[in-house]
Amino acid sequence: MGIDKEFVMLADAVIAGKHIEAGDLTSKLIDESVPPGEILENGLLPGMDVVGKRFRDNQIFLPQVLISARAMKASMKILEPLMVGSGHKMKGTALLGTVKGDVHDIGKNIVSIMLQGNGYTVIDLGTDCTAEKFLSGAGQHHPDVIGLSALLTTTMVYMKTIIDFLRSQQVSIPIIVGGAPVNQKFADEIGANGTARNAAEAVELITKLMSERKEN
Ligand code: B1M
Repeated sequence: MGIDKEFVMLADAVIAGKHIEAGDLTSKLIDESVPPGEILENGLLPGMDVVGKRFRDNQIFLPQVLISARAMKASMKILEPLMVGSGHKMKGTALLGTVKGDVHDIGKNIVSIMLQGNGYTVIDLGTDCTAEKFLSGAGQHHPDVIGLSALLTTTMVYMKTIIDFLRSQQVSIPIIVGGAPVNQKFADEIGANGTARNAAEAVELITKLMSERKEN
């Protein structure tokens, strides 16, 4: 069977919420030496894209979205150790979290995996994170960058609260924001140091911000 057909089958497994099948197909693609990044880009993300569109158009409802998310996570669990790699010198530490009121974590987890795969240490605060939680994480782990994720138009506004709070507490390291509803204009308005549309861009942005900090 061709790889393209297997990508379609994986996307279909995510859409149908078949987590065992998604895991098995992922393992099969890995056995066939398909790079984990390609499995993500060509199988999992297109599947989740369809889920999002059907959810938006009221063709499916929350329970179906949840089982699709579970299928995506089953696959990500297999891909994660392969994408993260090990043994090389870490470039810096990123503190990540999804903001208060928001439980979407798939995108943030992909950003985390890509950062780790590119030599960063990631401290993941999880979801539904308050400004205080980011402050305490920053105090405890001394990150080089903080990353806020939000998927809802109702929760993205809390990013400004977090940034204002952290700045008022003398946290001066770069803070970046991301998630489907976030754009550059919004990032500028709330005083973020940047935004990224996807995980690969997030790695590029953080690398750029870190090199700028070293120069200063
Ligand atoms: Co939700 N949901 N959801 N949902 N959900 C969306 C976001 C929505 C767009 C669906 C829709 O209507 N089409 C819509 C938001 C509408 C809006 O605000 N404008 C929505 C809604 C309304 C809701 C609820 C309110 C539904 C309800 O209860 N009535 C509810 C809210 C719960 C809450 O958070 N309080 C809800 C719940 C859920 C589930 C729990 C069922 C589940 C989440 C499971 C989980 O994450 N563990 C879920 C899902 C899965 C989705 C969709 C279908 C998929 C999201 C996803 O994982 N995408 C989503 C529709 C969509 O986005 N197409 C939808 C795949 C992921 C890889 O992409 O997260 O965008 P994304 O991440 C990307 C980039 O955005 C970027 O890089 C990532 C990788 O490339 N990125 C960053 C993300 N974070 C970044 C941080 C960075 C940089 C880049 O720097 C720090």
